[in-house]
Amino acid sequence: VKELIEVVRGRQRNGHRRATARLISLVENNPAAAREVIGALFASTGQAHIIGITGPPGSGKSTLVNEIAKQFRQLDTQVGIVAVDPSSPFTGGALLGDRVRMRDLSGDNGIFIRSMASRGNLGGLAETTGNVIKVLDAAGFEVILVETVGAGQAEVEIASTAHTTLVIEAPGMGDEIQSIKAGILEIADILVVNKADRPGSEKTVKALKMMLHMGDSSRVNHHGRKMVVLGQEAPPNPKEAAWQIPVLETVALDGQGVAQVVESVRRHKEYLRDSGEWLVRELARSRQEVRHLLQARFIAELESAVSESEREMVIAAVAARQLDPYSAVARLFDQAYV
Ligand SMILES: Nc1nc2c(ncn2[C@@H]2O[C@H](COP(=O)(O)OP(=O)(O)OP(=O)(O)O)[C@@H](O)[C@H]2O)c(=O)[nH]1
Ligand SMILES: [Mg+2]
Repeated sequence: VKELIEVVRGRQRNGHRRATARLISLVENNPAAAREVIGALFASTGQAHIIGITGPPGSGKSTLVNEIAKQFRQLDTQVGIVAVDPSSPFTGGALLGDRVRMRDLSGDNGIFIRSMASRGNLGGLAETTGNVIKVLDAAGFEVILVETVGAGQAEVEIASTAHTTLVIEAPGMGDEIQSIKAGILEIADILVVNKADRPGSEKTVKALKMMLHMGDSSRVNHHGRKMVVLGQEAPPNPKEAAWQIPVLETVALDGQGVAQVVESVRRHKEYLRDSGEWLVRELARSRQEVRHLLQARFIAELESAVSESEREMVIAAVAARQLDPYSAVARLFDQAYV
């Protein structure tokens, strides 16, 4: 592991890719190794601009990610891509499909693509994805694009821990905007209506703009959430001018509008840096991460201290209404820590 980390951090040409791939496999598959790898790499992270791309299934996220990556490559930026696939019970072809769609980029050493299956990774998905991103960051990938389908809590969480979050919509999916239901619009820094070649694109753009205006302009992005500052004309800190969420149209199939998306992404990074929001988000992310690991650690400790049969007995008592859930937790907690 030490050798691999040296190669990855040293960023030499020889073996860099293979070492990166091996470290990623380690953090994905082996919790003990993950701890060692992240412990050794962490000081080298924090350089990358992490960009979340989320939105309803089939809105064109992968196609757009592909195009965005190509544009960054033209600027000679090293790009990492992490695709977190939806765990569909019907098709096993999601991974392959994404690889095929991203084929333009294979063979370019300035790009690294990793698909992650959310299946069998439940609960730990956010943690594992975060670790894969850290490996890519330490390996010198300057922009990391993280595609998630806006479906589950974990996926939304992953997208919201990015520095910049793009929410991708497509027109003609009924009159409703799908992400409203899923609640993923709230995390958007940039809105993209893809498939602008299809009818109804303008209508979708209008609907999105209207929704943005409903929240009014005295709104600042805070911890990835819109914060409405009531009764205040100007933002509290003049340096922290509110970010205006752009609504952009693209045709990812032929690259139309993608340059504007990349431009907005770069402007958003500047905004984050200039306003101090970058640090705010880093802090929010670190808080969330430490909290999650603490929770996992507490539960693991408890489960090793109290046998499964004992835990099941307490749970059965709750089901039989002999014990209320709060008392059950108190009892398990006491057994573990007293
Ligand atoms: N007409 C049109 N089709 C597009 C456009 N962008 C993507 N598509 C097509 O839409 C389909 C879905 O594209 P993907 O990029 O796989 O969408 P996705 O959001 O990544 O899908 P999931 O990862 O399965 O949620 C593919 O058949 C694409 O070729 C576009 O701008 N216009
Ligand atoms: Mg996709």
